[in-house]
Amino acid sequence: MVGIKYEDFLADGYEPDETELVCEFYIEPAEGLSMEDAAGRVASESSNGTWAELQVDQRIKDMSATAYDLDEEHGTIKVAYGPELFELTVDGGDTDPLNGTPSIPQILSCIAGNILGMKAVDRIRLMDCEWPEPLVEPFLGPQYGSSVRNEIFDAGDRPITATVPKPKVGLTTEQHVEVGYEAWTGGIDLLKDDENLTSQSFNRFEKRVVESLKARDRAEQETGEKKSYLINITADADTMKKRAEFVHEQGGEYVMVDIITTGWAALQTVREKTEELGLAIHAHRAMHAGFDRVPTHGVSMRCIAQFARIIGVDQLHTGTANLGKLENEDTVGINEWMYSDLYGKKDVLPMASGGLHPGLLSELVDRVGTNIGVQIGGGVHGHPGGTHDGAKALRQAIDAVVDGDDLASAGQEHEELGQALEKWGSESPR
Ligand code: CAP
Ligand code: MG
Repeated sequence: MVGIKYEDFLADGYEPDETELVCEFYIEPAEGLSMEDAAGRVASESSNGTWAELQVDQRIKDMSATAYDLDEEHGTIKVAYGPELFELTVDGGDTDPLNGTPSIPQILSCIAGNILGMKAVDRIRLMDCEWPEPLVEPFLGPQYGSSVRNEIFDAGDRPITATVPKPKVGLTTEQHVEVGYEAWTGGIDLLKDDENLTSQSFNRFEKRVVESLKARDRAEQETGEKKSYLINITADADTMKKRAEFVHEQGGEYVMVDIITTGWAALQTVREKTEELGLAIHAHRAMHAGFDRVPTHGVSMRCIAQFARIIGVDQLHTGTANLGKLENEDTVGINEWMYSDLYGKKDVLPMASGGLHPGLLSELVDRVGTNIGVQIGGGVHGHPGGTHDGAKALRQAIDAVVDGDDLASAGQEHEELGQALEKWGSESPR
């Protein structure tokens, strides 16, 4: 038997191997504790130690996480977690039928669990993760990723466009469908439910799906363009599975899931179902700011995007690079990670949204490029000419930016864009 205590979880100069999950944390040690004291406690509490010294088998001690690369100046540490700490099927191991794939919930119960509330740190934030292949490979990952732009749409090198009816909740099904038809025939690719619209009394889910997809079919005939609908199935996991099946039966191509409020386990369940049905997942991140807004505490949006991609969303809101109405964390860096190679898993299409209008699109594309989706609600439905003209203005702005034309001259050529620019200029709303 050997003893394990906090100091045993530290090894400066440690070099993790390719099977280990490496997490970078920002920490502020509590009064009277050094970076070493705090780092040892973080690695201990997030793997297999506790405050009291324990006598354990060497096998258990070998499983302990290791804190290293302590950077006092920047307040960061790294912690390496070996594969034994996670629910991986060991080669030739047991065949327990309930031994599933590794789950994001269980991984987070290690790396973003008790440690976020430890008294040993005044602040702690999970900043970034370096994922080992054995921990990523068992997950499905995205079914389409950014290829939706050309597999579902024929968008060429332009961003795909979406709009969400506003007011975000309150429209009857008939009013919602009418807004969708006006937006689709105005040139927008995707209608989107708002994050808190699911199946309220005035706009029930099933009727909205049936009537909206009928309107979509009419809009496709009228425009000759592919149109689709991000239908919010957010609910408990069983209901989401049934809603996804209904969307598929009705000929939809997407489901939308509020991934933070539904939770990672429910998202994994929905992802299994969408694999069976061939549906793309649009991930809304409402409530993410509860984890990532404070730069010194919680879980970064970068890590939230990593969990979402590993499970397998196809589109994910990642902000407007601070152009819109909401605080954003490193939209550009997060988008780059979402496009990066991850052991052959598909990428994820970033969705820029939140306080956008046509006058901001040139600057948006300068900041984040065109391999994105652009979602605009108020900036379409608040157009002086209403939804249809707002949709036309959005598409006119997108086409101008992709063609390298400046928006002002495009606004002279296209009346609807000109009206949007006259109303909102190129200012960011708050
Ligand atoms: C945007 C939106 C989206 C936010 C989400 C809203 O509407 O529908 O939910 O963009 O934020 O409800 O605010 P507007 P993020 O276009 O009218 O602003 O994309 O940062 O996750
Ligand atoms: Mg919304």
